[in-house]
Amino acid sequence: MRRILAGLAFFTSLANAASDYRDRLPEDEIVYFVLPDRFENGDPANDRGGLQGDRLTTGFDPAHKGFYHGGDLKGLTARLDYIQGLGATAIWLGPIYKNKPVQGGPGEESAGYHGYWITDFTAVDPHFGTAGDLHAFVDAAHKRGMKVYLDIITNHTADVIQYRECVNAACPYRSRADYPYTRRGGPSGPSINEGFAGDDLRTAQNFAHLTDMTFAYTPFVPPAEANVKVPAWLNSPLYYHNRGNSEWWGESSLFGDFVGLDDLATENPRVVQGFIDIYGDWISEYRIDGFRIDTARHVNPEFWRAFIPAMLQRARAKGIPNFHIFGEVAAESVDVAQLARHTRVDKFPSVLDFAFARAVEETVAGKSGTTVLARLFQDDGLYEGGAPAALRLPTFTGNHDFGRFAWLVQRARPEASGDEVLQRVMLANSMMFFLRGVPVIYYGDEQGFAGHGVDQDSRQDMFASQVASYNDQGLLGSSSTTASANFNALHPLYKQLAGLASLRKQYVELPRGRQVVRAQSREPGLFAASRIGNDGRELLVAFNTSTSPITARVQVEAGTRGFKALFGACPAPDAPGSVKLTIPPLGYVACVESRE
Ligand SMILES: [Ca+2]
Ligand SMILES: [Ca+2]
Ligand SMILES: [Ca+2]
Repeated sequence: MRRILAGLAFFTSLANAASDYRDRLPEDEIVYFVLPDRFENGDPANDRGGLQGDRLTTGFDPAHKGFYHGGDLKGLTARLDYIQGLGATAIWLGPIYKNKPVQGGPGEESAGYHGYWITDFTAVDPHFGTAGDLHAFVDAAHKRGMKVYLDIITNHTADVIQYRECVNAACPYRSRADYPYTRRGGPSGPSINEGFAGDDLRTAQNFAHLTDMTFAYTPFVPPAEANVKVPAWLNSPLYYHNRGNSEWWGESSLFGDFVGLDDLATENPRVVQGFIDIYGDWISEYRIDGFRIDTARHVNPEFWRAFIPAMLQRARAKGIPNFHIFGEVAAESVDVAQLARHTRVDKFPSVLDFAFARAVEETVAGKSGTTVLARLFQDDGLYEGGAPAALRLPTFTGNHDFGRFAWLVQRARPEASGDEVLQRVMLANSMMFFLRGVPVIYYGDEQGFAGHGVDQDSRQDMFASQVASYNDQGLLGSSSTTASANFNALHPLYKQLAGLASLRKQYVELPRGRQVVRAQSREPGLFAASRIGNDGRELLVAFNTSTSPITARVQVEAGTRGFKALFGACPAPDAPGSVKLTIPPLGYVACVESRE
């Protein structure tokens, strides 16, 4: 009897395994990135986050692009059909932790609607709902076989700590050489922190000597905010760098405050353990499936080498074997070495592929030849784990910080017609889905949102918006604007992305196949690559970044005898190892080897 039961259990677990989302590898996902405040308002009662007063207190002003608009977790849960219909298998949720509602000097205020100004790292922001709402969202996603990735931050908290020397003024960065830890207010000041051997000696014993934080500035916490941070240890200036604002380079890139955001002393073992506990608990409590890590390049590698394995271990202990972690290393150019360094030195399992985004911007929005793409992929070997690891890099074409791809096209080509912009967006989408890496769709791109720029200008509402500078813009591929709700499953971009997603699920060569670059061009024109599966089946994709049709020969596997068209025209190779392709202007083709 026991043996029969055990056998049944084994059979059942096998049957479940096939459909269990937890068994999917990170490279098999299609990610949808959403800012909950801007997606859907499921509960108007929480729009002010339980606060009373005007927007400077509640943070709520649906007519201002820099304040809360009312979107929440209930709204997101109610729209899961829409997200799943697009083909997404995982949702990357913008940070949902409790934020300082409003920050900024007089006249410069804006709200924490984006989630990156955390005060309570243990609670859901009341503007987004309750812990129960988050449970309901995660459970509903899991029930559909979808994963949830949380966006996390360990570099900084909200801007709470101030410096006496520069209240309401800029606080320039004060370096460790000019303002050593062991003198108050500069090298000629009185001796403090005797026995502190510097932040390179990352032991509790050493940091016990760092008790006076007045070496560079005189930090203080305004009394009204003395206990605003949770867990409580975060309220002490002891656990911050207190050296003034980052200048985004050199030492200040690691030790400086992000425009006043309190920069954590991530060398201090208390801080390391504190964040292991904080984010480990989110894994345990919600059994989420991964983390996107904000501002990864502004935290020291030793922190990551302790934090990341601890998170993976916590996830494994919770029965989440394929927990994924990818860092945000915001790169300004096609700089694979910089990204790869964070996988080798910091040991990030993966990083957002900013180099891919920049390369697509240069070649599809801009006027560079497709050699830029070829070079990008040649550098895949630089990542820890080499080219196979590059299959897991989340790829994207635009985002909430540097703007949507449609806007990048409009900026690079102000003369381009709406149709041309739409075609270029579709071409970029096809590259994201057919080339190596995990596609990340930025919410609203599938509705033809473009925006007028970076940051707040690229964070439009999916529900009917009241922001004039959003609503003044026609959407690509539709006669709608953001003044009405846009959850249109018939939008040409939604349909294109859903089609691409379905090919990615149908042909394992796309998420997992080895990529071989087949053709490139020094001017805008042809780019082609084969994706080759474990069984040797070849899937050929080719793109035309020029505005003229291209007919060209592309090398393929010598054994490939014929192709089935997945998109566009796919003739059979007319000589072993060579096929003649024709690709329309700004078009693409996808062909899978037919073995009948
Ligand atoms: Ca709401
Ligand atoms: Ca930092
Ligand atoms: Ca501050």
